[in-house]
Amino acid sequence: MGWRRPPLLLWCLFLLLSSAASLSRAATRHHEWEISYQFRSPDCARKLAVTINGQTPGPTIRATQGDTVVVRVKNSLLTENVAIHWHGIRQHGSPWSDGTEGVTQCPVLPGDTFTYTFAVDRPGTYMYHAHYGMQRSAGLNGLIVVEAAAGGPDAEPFEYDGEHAVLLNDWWHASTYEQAAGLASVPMVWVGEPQSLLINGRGRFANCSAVAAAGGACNASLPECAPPVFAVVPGKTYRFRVASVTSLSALNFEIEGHQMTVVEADGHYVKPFVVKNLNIYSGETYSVLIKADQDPNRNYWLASNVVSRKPGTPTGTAVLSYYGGRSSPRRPPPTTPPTGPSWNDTMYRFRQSVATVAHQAHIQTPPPRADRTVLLLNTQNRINGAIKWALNNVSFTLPHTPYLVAMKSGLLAAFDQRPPPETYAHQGYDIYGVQKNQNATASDGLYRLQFGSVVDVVLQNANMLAPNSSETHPWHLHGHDFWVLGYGIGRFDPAVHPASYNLKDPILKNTVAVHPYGWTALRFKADNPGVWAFHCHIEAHFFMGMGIVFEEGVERVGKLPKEIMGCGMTKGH
Ligand SMILES: *[C@@H]1O[C@H](CO)[C@@H](O)[C@H](O)[C@H]1NC(C)=O
Ligand SMILES: *[C@@H]1O[C@H](CO)[C@@H](O)[C@H](O)[C@H]1NC(C)=O
Ligand SMILES: *[C@@H]1O[C@H](CO)[C@@H](O)[C@H](O)[C@H]1NC(C)=O
Ligand SMILES: *[C@@H]1O[C@H](CO)[C@@H](O)[C@H](O)[C@H]1NC(C)=O
Ligand SMILES: *[C@@H]1O[C@H](CO)[C@@H](O)[C@H](O)[C@H]1NC(C)=O
Ligand SMILES: *[C@@H]1O[C@H](CO)[C@@H](O)[C@H](O)[C@H]1NC(C)=O
Ligand SMILES: [Cu+2]
Repeated sequence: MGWRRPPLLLWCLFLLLSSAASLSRAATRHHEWEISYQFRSPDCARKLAVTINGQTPGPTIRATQGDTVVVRVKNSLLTENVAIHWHGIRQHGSPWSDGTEGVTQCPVLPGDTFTYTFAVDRPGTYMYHAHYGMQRSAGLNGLIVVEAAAGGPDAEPFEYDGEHAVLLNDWWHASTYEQAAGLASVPMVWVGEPQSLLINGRGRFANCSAVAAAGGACNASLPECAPPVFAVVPGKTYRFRVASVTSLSALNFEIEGHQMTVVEADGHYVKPFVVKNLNIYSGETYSVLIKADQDPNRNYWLASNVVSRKPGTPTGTAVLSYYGGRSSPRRPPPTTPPTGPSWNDTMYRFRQSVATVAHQAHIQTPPPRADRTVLLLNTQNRINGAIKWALNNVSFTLPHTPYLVAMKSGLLAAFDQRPPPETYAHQGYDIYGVQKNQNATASDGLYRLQFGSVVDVVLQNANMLAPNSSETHPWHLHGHDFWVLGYGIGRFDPAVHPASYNLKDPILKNTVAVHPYGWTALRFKADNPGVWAFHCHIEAHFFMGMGIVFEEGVERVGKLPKEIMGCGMTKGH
């Protein structure tokens, strides 16, 4: 076999060199962030906002697949804790950097500094935002853009000449404290529809002049709230990375006069499909391609509109402008901004969800069957008169001691040791009716998953406390992506519907919509040691108990950094 030696040696040399090359490519991206309250006027009305280095939204984190991101966060909020979640980053080997207060860490106290360190192992469009109380609504959010490693297997299966980023948000003038206090009150004071919709942190409050006339701080001429302009070169193709960090709203996004080809969702390549309007739920990201092939001598609207809830907020707008065209970039387009599809056209949105499947060259086949199925009925309930959301009649509360700390330290008394229910009495349940007994219970118990097992979760939507009402809930899983196996409208039947699951080319995502009166079925592998939240991404709904927590392989988690500890119970007490 001596003849084999030279090629083998060469092969080893090649491997050595190529791994050295990829090692030298991987970079560590350091960021120093100071979190503080600042007066900002994103929609021309002045409000106290939580900012990063003075900015809201915060700076975009840019990295290349394989890099390590280090963010040193100093909390200068003076009287308020903070925690930051890196949404869509799976935190393999760094579960303490997930940034979920009460789950993976104690909050960062005023004056303290906390360093998040995590690997970005997959290209795509992600986001970050606060994960403490309802702090995300106060402005602490931003984008994470991870480029594919050049020539690697995850290179984009599409081409484009340039790119733009679009961060969508909704915005209230009330503080998150007022909102949280209202939600917890009896009777409840609902947050209501947002005052404005923001694009890249800019919007236009419709009643600015009325506020200013009444002596309030609103000035429609501030450069800070001028509509963002997205410039394109005629004939070129652009990738728009679109992300939604909304606190409440499901949005419909469009670029007037330009069709969009959907190519990425939550960091996974999509079998391309063309839309005029893109539905995007809180916590989701998409990339769409557009061709700059329209009349360059006028501008076009970028528009975001509320769907799924009856809109009480004007269209959020920005401007698309062609280089070299005769229209000045800042001139408003000659048309009225598009108002999007009917807000209550559920089937239209449902069809877009179903159309989102994996790109043919990037299919990751799901395991053929699950080891365990958790069927979760989503309902609105009451506990001691307060309005809550519950899963199988259990409304989630965060423990004071983070699960990760409690479980690694054997602090069994830190949270309810009884596991929450796996299912509900689905056969006799009328999802269209108002529950006769609306009382639920509260718990901070969690679901313990066998490490490496395959778990199905089916989310069943139902009627709320009011008759004939059911909302859309965007569910987000930390620490994993899940395969989206199926959607339906009506009551999920475990004896029937699994036969129709898409096991051929399901998309992997981290956030998915559960449509009104509908169900959504997911599958994931419990292969990431840690403790992971799974919750509705509507800020008010999670605050009202719409979430659960999974633990898997916590015994495999290495030594915890001291910095995540220091709240709740400690060892020896
Ligand atoms: C604007 O003011 C009018 C009159 O005060 C009020 O009816 C309307 O709801 C306000 N709109 C918003 C978006 O606050
Ligand atoms: C509104 O803002 C513009 C631009 O900064 C400024 O010139 C103007 O004086 C402001 N108006 C008021 C009433 O403060
Ligand atoms: C949708 O809402 C509009 C009012 O905003 C109403 O007129 C219409 O009947 C609704 N359609 C459906 C299908 O519920
Ligand atoms: C629900 O709970 C309240 C107390 O919060 C109680 O007064 C009421 O009787 C309960 N309802 C039912 C149907 O058990
Ligand atoms: C929730 O709890 C109430 C009170 O115990 C009960 O009447 C109701 O059937 C339960 N609902 C579900 C879906 O289990
Ligand atoms: C709810 O819808 C049903 C049929 O879909 C209708 O018969 C009933 O009147 C509606 N109730 C209310 C309160 O709108
Ligand atoms: Cu929800």
